[in-house]
Amino acid sequence: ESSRIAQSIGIALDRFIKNNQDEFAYASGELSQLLRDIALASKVVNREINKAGLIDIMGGAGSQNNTGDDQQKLDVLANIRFTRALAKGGEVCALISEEEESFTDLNNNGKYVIAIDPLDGSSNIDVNVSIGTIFSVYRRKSPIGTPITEADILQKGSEQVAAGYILYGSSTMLVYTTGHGVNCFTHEPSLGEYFLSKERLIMPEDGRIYSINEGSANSFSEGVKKYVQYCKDQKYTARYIGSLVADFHRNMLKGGIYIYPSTAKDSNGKLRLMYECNALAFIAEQSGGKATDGKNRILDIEPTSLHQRVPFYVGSKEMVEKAESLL
Ligand code: AHM
Ligand code: MG
Repeated sequence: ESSRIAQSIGIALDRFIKNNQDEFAYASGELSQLLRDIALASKVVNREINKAGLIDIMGGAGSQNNTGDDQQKLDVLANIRFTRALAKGGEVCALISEEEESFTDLNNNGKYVIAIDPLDGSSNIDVNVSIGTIFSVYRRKSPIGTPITEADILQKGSEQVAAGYILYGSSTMLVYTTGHGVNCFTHEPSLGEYFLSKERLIMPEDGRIYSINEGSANSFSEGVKKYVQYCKDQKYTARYIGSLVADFHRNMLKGGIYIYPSTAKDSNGKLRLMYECNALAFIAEQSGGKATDGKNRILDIEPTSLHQRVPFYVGSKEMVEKAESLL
């Protein structure tokens, strides 16, 4: 039965990676192994997310499970799962995570640096709404076997060798790029495997969906206010889940723009350059879309600290350009 399902579904992630080995930079097999490690950890996290609704019944964070261990919150748990998978794999020398103040030193012989938001939109967990994992992969700059340097850690988005996200939604999807277009995989739960669902995805050049938290409209700049008004005049559709991966993914498929601008509260917006914006900017560009801070290409921004924030305009090319023209 499982092989019958597998046949009718098509190419599994592992096979797809093998078939496209030449698209993984340096072709040493390590980068493709790294992607498999991420996929495996995401399946474990996916299983835990699916059980999250039962926590009210079985005991939540702060309470103890039946072996006496403290139950951990899902974002902390996801951080542990991804860190462990990447540490075991051995390909990663340093890990930057939303969940950690400083970077984590892993294998000094690893060639890659990873930036990850293990579980983004975690406030949505309690209300059964989609959440995501976002990751960026960089090649280290310093020689293998030497201690990690700042130049390894603070790399521009344009230096990513791969990036992707996992969307834990009505179905779970893994979307990634290695700089050769964007590929989407959907998780088949009974087989526990990701299958190719869209190859070389193209984002519509223009769209009619805008996604912005308008609750903060009073503190938007005049330019952002003008653009939001423009969207209304055009009778665009407003959609805002409040979960970056889910909002981005919908807009990439249907055509739309996601904006997290500067506000009175957050002068650089809320989103983080290193493990939220860069990965999505890479995927946006690889599918024909655009990502800027309102002026500059996200991927060209020189990072100065691990957790730095940046205003984020991402989505269909023409929509991002229209927004920029009004800023
Ligand atoms: P988080 O990293 O604390 O989960 O915050 C990031 C999330 C994004 O997923 C989402 O797009 C944004 O915060 C929503 O913020 P707001 O509630 O201010 O609109
Ligand atoms: Mg986040």
